[in-house]
Amino acid sequence: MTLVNDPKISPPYPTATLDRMRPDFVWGVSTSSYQIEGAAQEGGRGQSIWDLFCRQPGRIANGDTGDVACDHYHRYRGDVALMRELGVGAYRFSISWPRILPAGKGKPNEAGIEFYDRLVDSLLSAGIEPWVCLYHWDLPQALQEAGGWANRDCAGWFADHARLVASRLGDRVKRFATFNEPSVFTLFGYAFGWHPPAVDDAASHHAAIHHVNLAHGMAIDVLRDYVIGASLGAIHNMQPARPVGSTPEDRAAARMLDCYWNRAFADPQMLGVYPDAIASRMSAACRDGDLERIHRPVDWLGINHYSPVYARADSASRLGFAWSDAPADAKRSPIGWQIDPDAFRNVLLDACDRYGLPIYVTENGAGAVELADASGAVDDRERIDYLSAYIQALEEAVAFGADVRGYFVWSLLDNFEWGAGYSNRFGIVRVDYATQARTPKASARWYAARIAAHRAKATA
Ligand code: GCO
Repeated sequence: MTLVNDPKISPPYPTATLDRMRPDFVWGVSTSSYQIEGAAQEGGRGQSIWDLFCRQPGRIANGDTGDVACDHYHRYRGDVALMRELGVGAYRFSISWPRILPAGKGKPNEAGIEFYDRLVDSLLSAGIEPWVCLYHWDLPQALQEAGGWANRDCAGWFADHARLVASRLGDRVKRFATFNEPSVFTLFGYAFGWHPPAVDDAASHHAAIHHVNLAHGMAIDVLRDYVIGASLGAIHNMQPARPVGSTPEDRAAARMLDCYWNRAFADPQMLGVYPDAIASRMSAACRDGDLERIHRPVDWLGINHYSPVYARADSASRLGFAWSDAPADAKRSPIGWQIDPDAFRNVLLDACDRYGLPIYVTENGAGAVELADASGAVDDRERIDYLSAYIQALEEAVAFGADVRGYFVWSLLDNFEWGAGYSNRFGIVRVDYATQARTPKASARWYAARIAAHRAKATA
């Protein structure tokens, strides 16, 4: 079954109740290194591809960069205290590869490793489980200059990065994800030009897809070797790929988007095969034995989900589709993303059927261009409505048998939202970027209450 959303397969689902979730359901918050750490030129950190991309005129709204971001590098103790107040059980964050390996490989940067050491110890002291993602898009610039993901050697460099992290943090960190949303950073970086390296080249795009998959498999083997009791996964953005029109060409375009968006990584990593529609395009980069190196056993599937994605037919497209906006009548969030919790429920059910692994929702949340009052308070009721509807949809999926074991809100803090810079805010905690003051929004209080209510039922 593909993830193309077909309305007729959405029967009336029962309204689940809180007690359908497992007693040990994991409630968390998510962030990523480039989006919150700041200290971009501090503590021995090397440059990432995003440091340079942000400096290319016109790439980022308002010319924003991650140079300071939320200054989490200096303020992490206060942020951990915020998480403790929320009552979250887990914190998903990513390791800045250029912070621990400034040249991407070779000599480690001890100051960078010490930052993550302190962060992990602070989390454990607060009773919060660290979930570490090894790659959330900030490739060391030095490796990009050596070909980046279009170079097969990058898979080995990533495995060495994984080995350093595992050897230094693996005594305390057991939950590891290899990549965050590989379909997004490869499509946006090698086809659409929206992310670095901002090329549109078929050979580089398909080589990058394959080398990231290879890197995933190699890193899984390293983590298994170095981390006793490791619980490993990968984080995929999974969203129904829908045709914006109703022609057979539009539906064919949606199926191609489904391949590149939902299946080009999840299928080889968890099923050992590329989707038929793109397998021939991977042949130039794929060597004998590669699919076995990629298809390594993982313990869970991380799903990031926001809203359906849309395609339209475009005979000139090398991909077999053109990216399209949602239909004009779609219900939308304040930043224009479609709101469709039924789609989320169907994605969870489809992924459970297709991959047969425990699922953790590793990102879900709503962006807004929201203003605070004089005290910094934000009464973000639209975000509460979004989170409530999507957690309800998660419960419906569980009621129908989906093995969903956790939910992480994106995001703990307002942060650097890639091309949108700081203009879009996804945090349940507001950040005043001028003062770096943190102010929990109404949604933070709602989320804390939701977690407490579940825990009360689970222990009743
Ligand atoms: C993604 C990334 C996050 C984004 C968030 C809001 O899914 O694009 O994992 O870094 O900031 O999803 O777009």
